[in-house]
Amino acid sequence: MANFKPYIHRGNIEGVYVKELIKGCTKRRNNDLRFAFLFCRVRNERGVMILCKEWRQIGVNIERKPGQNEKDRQLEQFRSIDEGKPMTTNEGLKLSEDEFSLKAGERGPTLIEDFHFREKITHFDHERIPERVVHARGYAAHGEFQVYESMKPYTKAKFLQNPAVKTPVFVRFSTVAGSRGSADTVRDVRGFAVKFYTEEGNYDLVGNNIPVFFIQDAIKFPDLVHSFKPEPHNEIPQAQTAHDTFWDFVVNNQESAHMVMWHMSDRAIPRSFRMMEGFGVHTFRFVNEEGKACFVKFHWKPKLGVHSLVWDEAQKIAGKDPDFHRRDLYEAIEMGNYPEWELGVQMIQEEDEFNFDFDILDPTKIWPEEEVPVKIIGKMTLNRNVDNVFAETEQVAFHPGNVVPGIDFTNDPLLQGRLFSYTDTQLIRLGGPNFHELPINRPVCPFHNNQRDGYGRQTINVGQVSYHRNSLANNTPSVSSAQEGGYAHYQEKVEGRKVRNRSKSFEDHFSQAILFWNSMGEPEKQHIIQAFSFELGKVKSKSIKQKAVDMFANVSTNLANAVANAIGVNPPENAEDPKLEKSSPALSMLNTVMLPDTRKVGVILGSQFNGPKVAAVVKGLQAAGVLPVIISDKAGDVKGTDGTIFEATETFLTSCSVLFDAIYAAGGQGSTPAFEKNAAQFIHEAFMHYKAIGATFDGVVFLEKANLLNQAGVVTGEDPRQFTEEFVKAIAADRHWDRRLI
Ligand code: HDE
Repeated sequence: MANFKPYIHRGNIEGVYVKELIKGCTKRRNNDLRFAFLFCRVRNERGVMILCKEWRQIGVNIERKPGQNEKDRQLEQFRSIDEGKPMTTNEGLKLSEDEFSLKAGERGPTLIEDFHFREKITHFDHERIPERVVHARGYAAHGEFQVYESMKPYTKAKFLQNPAVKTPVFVRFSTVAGSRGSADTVRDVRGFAVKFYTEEGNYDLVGNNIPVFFIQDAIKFPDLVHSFKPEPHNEIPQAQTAHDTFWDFVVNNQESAHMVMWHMSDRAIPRSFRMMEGFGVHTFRFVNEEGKACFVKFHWKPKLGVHSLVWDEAQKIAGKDPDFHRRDLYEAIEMGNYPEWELGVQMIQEEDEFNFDFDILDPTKIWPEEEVPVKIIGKMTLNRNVDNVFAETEQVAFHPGNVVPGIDFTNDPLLQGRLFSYTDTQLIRLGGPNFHELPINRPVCPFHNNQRDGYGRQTINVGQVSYHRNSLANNTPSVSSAQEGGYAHYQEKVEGRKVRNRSKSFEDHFSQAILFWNSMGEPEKQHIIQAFSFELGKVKSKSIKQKAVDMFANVSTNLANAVANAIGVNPPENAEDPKLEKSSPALSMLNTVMLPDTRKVGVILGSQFNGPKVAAVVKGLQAAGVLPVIISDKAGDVKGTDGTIFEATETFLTSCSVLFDAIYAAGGQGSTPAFEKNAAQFIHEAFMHYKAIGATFDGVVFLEKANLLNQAGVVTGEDPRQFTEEFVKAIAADRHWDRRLI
């Protein structure tokens, strides 16, 4: 975990004397030297711990660092700092007045000659662009990628050759179904789209956090999307699949079975973007210098492990903090806790194409990691938030067809359709064919061709010639051979009749749905049953509910029976449990990496808390990489027995138990009955969500009263060091599923 401290301020910051920077970072505001963004824990001269999270004017000169990488340097030319500058029209005319329109007489009508009014309102009227038809709600950050070892034996892609090369990346995470203003924590697939700005042009790996898809052929995509979007007659529900049309699609398109199992699992309610896996989903090709190809699937593995929310928590967060995931990513990067993922590849040689009990081109199938190991080949770090969400995150245009030499496609019919769709959609969303010129989309290498004109063209192409073949410009721009870096498509032999149907090898829809179910641990299975019961419980059509239960009896009769019972339909008739015993431990989140790093702990603190000891615990938690947040009945200073002061940055009103990974009840001798009631509620909710709960000194009484002592993941103690050690372990363990709920 990085602790980024490019600019550490000691001295006066708006009247607060910063004595000690405990943890965090500061960032200059564009290249205006007078402002810095503080996101840090500092102690002021009175020993008060404060969390700074705002732009502060500072009295020192900060020099803007040169761009961190090629993409950052390129973006620099397009950045504009308006602060401190005179206001002008878009034509550069200085303005003398911006609050009153030009009128004929003080109480008279506005005049049409008021060019400033017209320009300002017209621009405002046109501020919105269409949101993405899917993946509308997203959040992005900049970073870089480095390969661990040369991949030369497999691919000639230049960005995968040299471990010393850092390739700039831009990554956008998204939900799929909801509109741009929907909540972050809905049950949904998450998009995981990465743009690599390589020296050979942009390479886009446009993936998801689930390794398979609902359908096998792109022509069905509009049907799938229409089924899960809000129903057209009443536009209900927003960002949910818990409704009739989605489940009607599922039961009538059984190829969705495997993906629906993932969608009903905890993978669809991630704890954080930083704790999600990413998958390229399709089978691609690597091609090496000698022209030899192999099949490849891409994986992103988060260094923090794969973790999820629980469903009740996810729903509550959607109301308490609809921006939960974007806030988490933004704050982690501002604090210098840069999220990291390792890139992994599974490779299958061409001669082994037909050696599996599934078709390796079928996007509803994984390649089980135990059969085809994931080779870890590099690391991606996200280390910079965007300057402007619209200009960067909204205008970025991904396309699975953006490839570089050494990476090629296969005949996966879902991928083939995507290769058409992504450019097409940008034309309407970004308003014309020149979206590649937008700063965020520009490659960092030069680009030249004979394409010209169109809405919003920015490049001024100099010269007389804009066609190929020509003699006036010596037949340039010229094409390059493969040896010179020109993209040469892999010469796969293709032969066949024109047909509209599905390959027989794509017809098994249940084996891997069963594999997924078999690979789940007991709590994961229970959550899947609950998710089906919730979703189908919201479906009104009894026949769709029944068909769904009958369909998933092909996966597990236990699952089908439990769901039938919960939603009031008949158990599946004569169903026998499928006879497949295979499992893949890599699919269970119970086997993931467990770390305390960047986990947020709500510290419930009342007045007259045990000063030195609570301070020791808070310090210990910070040292372990945990992020404590002080919560009290009112914001501001909370005073301990010995005069130690912590600043409560949250109150019982502004915050909520669901927003934390764990709760630490430190209490205080001066707690009022109202304080105790609120604290009990925080603790109870954390308990019901299987989170670690710690209590010391005056806080232990809350656990005693709630009868929560001696439960899994509940830690108490009087010795700060020992308590912190055990509490950190409980936080790292994430959820304590073996808890007896009361
Ligand atoms: Fe997409 N998808 N998709 N998709 N997709 C879009 O492109 C499409 C599919 C994915 O953050 C759209 O620019 C078709 C699979 C991500 O900007 C659109 C099919 C996977 C994003 C489109 C699929 C994805 C999109 C909408 C069926 C995982 C967000 C806006 C064959 C491998 C990218 C846009 C971002 C976005 C079409 C299926 C991932 C309409 C036709 C499978 C992460 O072009």
